[in-house]
Amino acid sequence: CTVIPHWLDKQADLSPNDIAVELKDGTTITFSRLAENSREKARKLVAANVTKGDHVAILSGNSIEMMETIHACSYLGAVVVLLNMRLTAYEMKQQMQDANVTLLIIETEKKELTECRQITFEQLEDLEADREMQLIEEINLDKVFTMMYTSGTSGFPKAVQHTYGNHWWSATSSSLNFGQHHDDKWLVPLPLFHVSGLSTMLKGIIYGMPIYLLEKFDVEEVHDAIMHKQVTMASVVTVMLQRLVNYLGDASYPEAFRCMLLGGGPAPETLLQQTKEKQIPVFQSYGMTETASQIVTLSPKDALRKIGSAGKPLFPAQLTIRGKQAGEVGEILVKGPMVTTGYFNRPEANEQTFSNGWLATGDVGYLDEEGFLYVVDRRSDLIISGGENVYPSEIENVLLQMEEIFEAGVTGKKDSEWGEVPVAFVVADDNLTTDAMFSFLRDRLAQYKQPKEIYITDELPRNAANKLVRHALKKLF
Ligand code: S0N
Ligand code: AMP
Ligand code: MG
Ligand code: MG
Ligand code: MG
Repeated sequence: CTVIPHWLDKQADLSPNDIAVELKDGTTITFSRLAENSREKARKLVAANVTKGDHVAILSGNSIEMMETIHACSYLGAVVVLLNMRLTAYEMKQQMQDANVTLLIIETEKKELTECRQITFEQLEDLEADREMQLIEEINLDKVFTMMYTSGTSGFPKAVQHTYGNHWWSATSSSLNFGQHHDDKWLVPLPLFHVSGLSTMLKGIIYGMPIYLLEKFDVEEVHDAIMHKQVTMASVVTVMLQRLVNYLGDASYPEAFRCMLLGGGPAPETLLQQTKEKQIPVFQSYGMTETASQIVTLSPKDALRKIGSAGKPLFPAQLTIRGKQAGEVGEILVKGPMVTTGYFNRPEANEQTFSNGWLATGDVGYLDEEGFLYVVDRRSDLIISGGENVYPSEIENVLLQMEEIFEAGVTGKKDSEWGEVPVAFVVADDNLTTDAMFSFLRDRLAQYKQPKEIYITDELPRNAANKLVRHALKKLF
């Protein structure tokens, strides 16, 4: 195993008075302060009975407190389970149970979640810090630091485990591509509960670079940060970039703004053309929760020549198309030290997904003669709505929990705002109304997973083996 000094302590030593985080109201915190506060929170977590190896869930919007709490867990060797704020209480409970969570740390108390021991940030502050506790000083790169859920073909979300090493290599591989400029400041409008936001926060700590952290995405605030707050880099998903482009109008971003990292899903060519016209330095990327953020990135220098490509695998990641030559379409396999070591408690899924260190992404694409990746189709009917993943089988399973629903099929429909949204087809009892179905789903599925339309039909398209053919549903719109 490889051991390194705790990265936050290390940075606090190297750059004690440098700014680690800046907020829109002008609040800043230095690396030494961030480390101190995180260590203090770790000592308070001891009083909340958190010990090494515990699984601690965190449910919060982006904040310095959330960052400190995440690191507090690392000083105790506890694993952080990050919960998506958009989920229903029902979905959160399922995830916390599945992840063996023993404590939930939360921004504001949530009555619907009382099954799990809960503590708010404020209550944590009121606890007596344990001065005896020996906090962790060295990070073992093989140990799991964070877990976050990503849905799967089976219809139930799986927790992707990220080791410290996965995060370390994700940060360093990105740096080997972008380089580091002394004046870099990276804007984070993405949630810290997704690896998109989390990985950027960790880059800040590992590089000694300030991040400009937004509580949540807001087009005006992002625009303002790029125009007036000396932000040089920003990470966004497609829907955010589209809103920004519309907002920008005829203006242009300052010269110093050098990277708009676009990830989390496909981008329409018309949007990429618009960003070219406006000279926005978009770096398209391909990545997934399992790869701890981007694993393939396209530089602006190649952007026009390779429009539609996600770029080349970062150093030292590897990518291949299973059993195919250049130009041939097949399944994308990736390998590298930033790739997850596996899903938590899912031996079967791990068996299916990993082989000789290669992760089978389920995504479909090809490499051109120069080794540039083109993603042509997504894994297993995955729908991406505004950068959030929606798995048809997960929605179908919930619909089928209604006794009056006999069959259910879900597919994605193009949507001008979100890219794609889920739409459902059901075979149901005559007495069941779609209103009743929508209200059944309301408590069980996050808003973004709820079908925007539900159609009642006599039968669903099936193949000879009686298996649902989801893409054939698209013809039924
Ligand atoms: C796009 C966001 C910000 C939209 O949210 P917004 O506008 O703030 O909405 P709200 O005001 O909260 O709600 C208004 C209504 O809209 C519904 N809604 C919200 N989001 C969605 C959605 N995604 N799809 C459909 N509907 C949505 C609300 O429910 C509400 O409805 P009503 O009014 O009916 O109540 C937000 O969705 C967002 O933050 N999306 C991005 C999430 C994200 O980070 N995804 C990336 C995940 N992938 C990864 O982490 C791996 C790739 C990666 O690492 C990466 C990704 C991007 C960039 C860089 C990287 C990297 O490699 O570093
Ligand atoms: P998530 O784990 O939520 O980040 O989802 C990752 C999935 O988003 C990948 O498995 C792909 O299906 C999709 N995706 C990511 N980047 C791209 C891209 N550049 N083009 C098309 N799909 C993408
Ligand atoms: Mg909003
Ligand atoms: Mg996604
Ligand atoms: Mg049923």
